[in-house]
Amino acid sequence: MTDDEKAPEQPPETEAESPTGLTRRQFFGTTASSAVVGAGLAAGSWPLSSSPARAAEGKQDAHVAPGELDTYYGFWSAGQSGELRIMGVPSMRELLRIPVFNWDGATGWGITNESRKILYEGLTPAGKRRADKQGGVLRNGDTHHPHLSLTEGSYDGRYCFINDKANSRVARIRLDIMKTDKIVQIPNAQAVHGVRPQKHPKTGYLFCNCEFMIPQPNDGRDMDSPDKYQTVFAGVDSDTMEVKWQVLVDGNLDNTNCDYKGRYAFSTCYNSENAAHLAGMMRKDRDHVVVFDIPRIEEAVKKGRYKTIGDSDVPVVDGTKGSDLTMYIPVPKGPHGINTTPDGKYFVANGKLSPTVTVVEIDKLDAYFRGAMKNPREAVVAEPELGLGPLHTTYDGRGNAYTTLFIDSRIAKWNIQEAIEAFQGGDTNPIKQKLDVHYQPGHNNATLAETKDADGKWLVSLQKFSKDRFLNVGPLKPENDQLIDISGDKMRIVHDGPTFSEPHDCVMARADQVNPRKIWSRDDPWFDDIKAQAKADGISDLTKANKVVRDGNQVRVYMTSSAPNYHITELRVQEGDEVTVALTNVDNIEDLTHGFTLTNFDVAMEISPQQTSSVTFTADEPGVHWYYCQWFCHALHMEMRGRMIVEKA
Ligand code: CUK
Ligand code: CUA
Repeated sequence: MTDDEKAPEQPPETEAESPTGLTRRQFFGTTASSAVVGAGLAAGSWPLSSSPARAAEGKQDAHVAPGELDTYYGFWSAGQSGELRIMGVPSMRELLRIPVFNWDGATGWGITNESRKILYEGLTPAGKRRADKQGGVLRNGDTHHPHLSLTEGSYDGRYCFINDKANSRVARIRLDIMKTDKIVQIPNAQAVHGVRPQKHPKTGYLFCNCEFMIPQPNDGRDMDSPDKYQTVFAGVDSDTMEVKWQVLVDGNLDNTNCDYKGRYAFSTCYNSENAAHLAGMMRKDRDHVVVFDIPRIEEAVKKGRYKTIGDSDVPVVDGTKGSDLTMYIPVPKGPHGINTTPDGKYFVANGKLSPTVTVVEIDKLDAYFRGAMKNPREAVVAEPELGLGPLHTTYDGRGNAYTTLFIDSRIAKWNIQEAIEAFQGGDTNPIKQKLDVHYQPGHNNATLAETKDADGKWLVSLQKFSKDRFLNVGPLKPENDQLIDISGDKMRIVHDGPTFSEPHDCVMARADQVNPRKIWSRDDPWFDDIKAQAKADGISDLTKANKVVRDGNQVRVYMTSSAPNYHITELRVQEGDEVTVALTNVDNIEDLTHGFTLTNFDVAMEISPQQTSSVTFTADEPGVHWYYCQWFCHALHMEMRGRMIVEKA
């Protein structure tokens, strides 16, 4: 039987005309409200939501009228752009971009002293050497996996974490101010891919998968012996963003997840062959999931059962096959995503090169670690065949799972309990529906599905290809993020959203779970460094200071601004001075952001209400240099500027 035969009958999902005489795209485009959707369906013979014989589609209204607010915050990675994006759901409106591993001219990320410290201080010695060669920063990042901090399995609104595959880093974003505040580069690693915050009792650890295997240490040894390459699983303390320990494993590490009890983390491996080339990585029919026993790893570190590698002092324990710290569960072939069910009972590893997903019962893992289970496959409770290229699975909190099928360009909805029954020999077909998506989905995620509060309202499917779905913008096309109503028995696509390269993954939290400040607090630790410097210069309150301090050839300018004025408009320095400008926005009106751009100096920064930002540069060109406010803040915004006069040495 083909997968199509197994799937229940579906409504037409191609661009063909529907009985209403509209193409599907036009149809959804003209039926923004649920009332019209109902009427439109009733007008034709398209499989009807009102037909008693058929499962009903959800009827949620995705339209968020002008002036109305979304009900969910979405946190979208931005792939090769290196940033994090905040979206409103269900409107799919992009609300904010948060620079993380990238350089950003709007906010001055990579330019201000505050951001440069964050971008630099967590680098490994090798990372610092590279940054030093190029002005103190690494310039690009590749974000894949944004995840929010949790307390007892629910979002707690503190942090978002995100990986950088390109330069092997992970970052923490403070959700109260929506700024990146810590970045750490993982030693002994290349390509940090899967990351996942501990769910219980609270985050806790941030678990990090280092994807590529390398010689350990990577100092010139073993270069031509890929069979000796190894990689590590890392536990990062999310409070300090320090790497606490690493676990050496067999095979590579792709995606990771954890349980709701604080004991296990688990990661997929697609290269159990230790191959350095594609054909070799595909050789075996089974790769594995490796399960990490976190308390035992901590115990091993405590007891000194570890080594260190190269110039890193991070304790590294041995979790290769035969270790009592890990368990290797064989799963078919090249597994990719790994997703814990919201009830905490199972995780699902997605087959990618196998049409199956593997369901593992988490409570059964205890038996293995107790020594009561010999064959790790005994923890597998289902392995349904869903279609071609299963990559990631998400959940509705009602017992159903939704798996992206990359090659089929579909999402399969299936019932977990029925899949378990079928695995035990029952004749139930767990597949409830397959829905065409456009095209080639990677991750999907449903609202709150990574928490125990999964509410089964909306599903976002992130497509890698948009092809013909939008106006052609040339060879580089947007991705296509589709919003799907999963509140009914049947999935229904309600929105196509183009996105710039390349959101791999997103998570959604209820609006009330995220509570950012409206303006900065002057007590924010963000200002600690500049406050300390100001204090040394005799300034106790930056909101009152307009003062120039000379210290040898260092000049520190403390300045305030309020619309539409800088309170220093003429700044005299000598050629060759190292100038630091610390600018405080004393406006305390919501949304009244100013900025500081020094023309022809490649200097720009944001100062939002009650924020201080600082930047340091060399006044190396004599002459008149205008600085201006680059955020339109007032009717006299164009006039909000001043002169830096650099006198010839
Ligand atoms: S990976 Cu991109 S589609 Cu980096 Cu999460 Cu699966
Ligand atoms: Cu201040 Cu524009």
